[in-house]
Amino acid sequence: MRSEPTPYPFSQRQLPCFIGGEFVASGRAFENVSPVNGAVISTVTEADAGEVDRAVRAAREALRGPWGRATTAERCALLRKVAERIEQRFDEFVSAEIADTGKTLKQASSLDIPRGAANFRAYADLALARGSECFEMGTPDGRGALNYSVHKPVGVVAVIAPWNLPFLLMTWKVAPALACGNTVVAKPSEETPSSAALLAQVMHEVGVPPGVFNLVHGFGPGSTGEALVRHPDVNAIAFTGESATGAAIMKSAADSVKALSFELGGKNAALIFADADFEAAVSGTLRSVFANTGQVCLCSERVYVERALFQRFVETLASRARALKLGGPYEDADMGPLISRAHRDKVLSYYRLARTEHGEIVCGGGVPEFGDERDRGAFIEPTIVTGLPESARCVKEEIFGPVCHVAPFDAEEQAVQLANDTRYGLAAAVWTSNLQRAHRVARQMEVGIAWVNDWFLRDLRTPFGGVKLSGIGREGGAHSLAFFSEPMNICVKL
Ligand code: NAD
Ligand code: 6OH
Repeated sequence: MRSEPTPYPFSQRQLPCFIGGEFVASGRAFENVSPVNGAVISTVTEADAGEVDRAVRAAREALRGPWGRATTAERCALLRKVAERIEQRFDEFVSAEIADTGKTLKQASSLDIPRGAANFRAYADLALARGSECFEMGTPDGRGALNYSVHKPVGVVAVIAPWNLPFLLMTWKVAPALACGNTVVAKPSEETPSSAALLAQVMHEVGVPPGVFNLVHGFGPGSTGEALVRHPDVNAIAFTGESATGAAIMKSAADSVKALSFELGGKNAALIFADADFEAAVSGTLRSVFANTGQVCLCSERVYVERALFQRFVETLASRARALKLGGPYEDADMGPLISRAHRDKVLSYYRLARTEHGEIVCGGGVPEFGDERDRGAFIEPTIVTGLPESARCVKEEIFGPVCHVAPFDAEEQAVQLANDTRYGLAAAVWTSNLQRAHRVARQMEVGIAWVNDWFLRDLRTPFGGVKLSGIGREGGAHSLAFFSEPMNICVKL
């Protein structure tokens, strides 16, 4: 199918791709459906292998143009304009993110969209402040030599993002990739194309040269995503998503030996010691289990509580969970729906499994009934389970919903052992008022990120990523700049 240019501006109800500075639509399209009530939000162009190829070629071409010759300061000035323009169009970004995900207005306007703008500013600052290495060396003739490194772009970068924090996670990779002088072909999740479509408009409006940022919509296997990660002229892939998808992408990328940065799944533990500030531990854990309807890779799905506190903690957490108000994004609710009916079926299968595995459902376990159009959405109850053996699938597998298993522990060493007994290794939360223990326990967590007495508190300069099945490499601060650059050494004989 030939793709046709779409005049700009266009309605958010028909989303084209953005290739070589042009908005293009083809006959292949899919429907984007609201998880709040099942209504069709928009029709989205699905890029086929030919369109992905055009996007990659446009990105390669752009490296040879003005973008390739721009200084870091010029690139970073443009990224700051991107941030400003996102802020000028803030309400549209919030509406787009909410329409696709059903997440609360409170969260989209305090986390998702501000972090998108902040990502561009942070990497503009970081790239500009980056220095390079220099080593003086002796030579037999006594005149010496000077080694210094320069940072070059890696080339054409594929950015593949998931649906849970769509704008935050896409910009988390696009911003450093561009700051380092690369060009990008980005593919948002098929569930959440809308904020990425606005980002393409912003790139166009602030004058990012054609081909520097390209956007292709579509699915993963057998579709846009697979065509992109297989493309021989893509140099690097920055991917966030499920561990199994990461494995599939790794295979696809192997033939052309692409650089990979993977932020994958988690089965994160929270450890609550009896000496913790009780109120802070309960409210922090409520947030770490149920934020974004449990759809944050960092969410705690396994909560271990020191036995002296166990009963009281479970009862208090459950009473708070029961009080969470479910509803649509504009209803001042605490929790929105899951991303889709299909994902709800998956999460509900774990709720059923928890019962078969002889767990006790302390609260939730089902689907709420509203008696209105929301019954056609993907809402689900916040759920707390106790009593499962550690070998249970509900304790081992990532569920990615508003659910946790809470189990008691008797000693610090046992808590550490339980937390680490998983194939994942993304994040952990440790709640204690004992500073020595806080550091000792946090240090032993086999994860990339541990929080003490908090959760999801982010400084964008810090390393971010996971070990084991949770990922490859680190992003954040200097780590992102390192992944998105090729250091080159120049040795000058004096
Ligand atoms: P997903 O893996 O299903 O999809 C992510 C993206 O990959 C989508 O854009 C999808 O279209 C694409 N994709 C799927 N198969 C592909 C293939 N074979 N080739 C190329 N692209 C392909 O993940 P999701 O369901 O969108 O997101 C939820 C998952 O993401 C959870 O497992 C969660 O833990 C993880 N996640 C991890 C982090 C982190 O920082 N570690 C952050 C957010 C989400
Ligand atoms: C996963 O769902 C959340 C990831 C968060 C980040 O990557 C971040 O930079 O805060």
